Amino acid sequence: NSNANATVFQRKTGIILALDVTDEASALEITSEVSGLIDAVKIGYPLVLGTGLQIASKLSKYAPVIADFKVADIPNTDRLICEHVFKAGCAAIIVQGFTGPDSLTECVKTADEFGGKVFVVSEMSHPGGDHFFTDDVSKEIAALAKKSDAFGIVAPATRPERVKELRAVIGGDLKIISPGVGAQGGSAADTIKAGADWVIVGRSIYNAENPRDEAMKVKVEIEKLI
Ligand code: FNU
Repeated sequence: NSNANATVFQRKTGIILALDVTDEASALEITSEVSGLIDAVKIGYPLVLGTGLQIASKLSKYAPVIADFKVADIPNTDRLICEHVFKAGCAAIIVQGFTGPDSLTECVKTADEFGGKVFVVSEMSHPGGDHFFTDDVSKEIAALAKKSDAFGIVAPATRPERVKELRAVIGGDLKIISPGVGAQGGSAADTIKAGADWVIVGRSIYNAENPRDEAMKVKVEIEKLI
């Protein structure tokens, strides 16, 4: 999955903003406030259903955009979804891995055509996230992500010990992005120490009185570790 776009995801601060506000004005305001403190902005259904996919190109002026659609379909449908996402200016897409090798390969192949990246969810961060994503299953998904040439995996900041185990499965080639810092109780420093490349932070930044101060706190917390 190496391509001309390989330099898009540069780790400077180690922070990805999860932008789950639902209106364009807030989305652009918050992102411009924290720009320079984040390495990417992650958008998903809340913002895209609220504003439309064209928000991606507007946000990409501030930082590379990751589309968190947790794509989980047959290869043909996956390809159609990925094409829309990359044509809209996103730099990466988050997909589910439990769909199996053919679906995952189709996502990576389509992303490659656009110079884009694929992150595969290996285990989810919420309390119920290890119910079906058991230790063995999430390790198998992480291994499949590596085999499919994905750019990275999504692993839970709420369970740093799992981040560490999943890092051992994928080795050093794939990236790990970790949601669950702040509002879900995870620690940015512990997550980076466990082997994540980036922490994904949403509510604790975008709901803060001063999002820039909050992003700065996370930056300071992890800057000695990266
Ligand atoms: P915050 N997210 C998550 N856990 O939280 N994509 C996962 O396992 C996963 C995700 C997303 O809690 C979630 O949808 F695979 O407000 C939200 O956009 O900091 C963000 O990560 C966490 O937001």
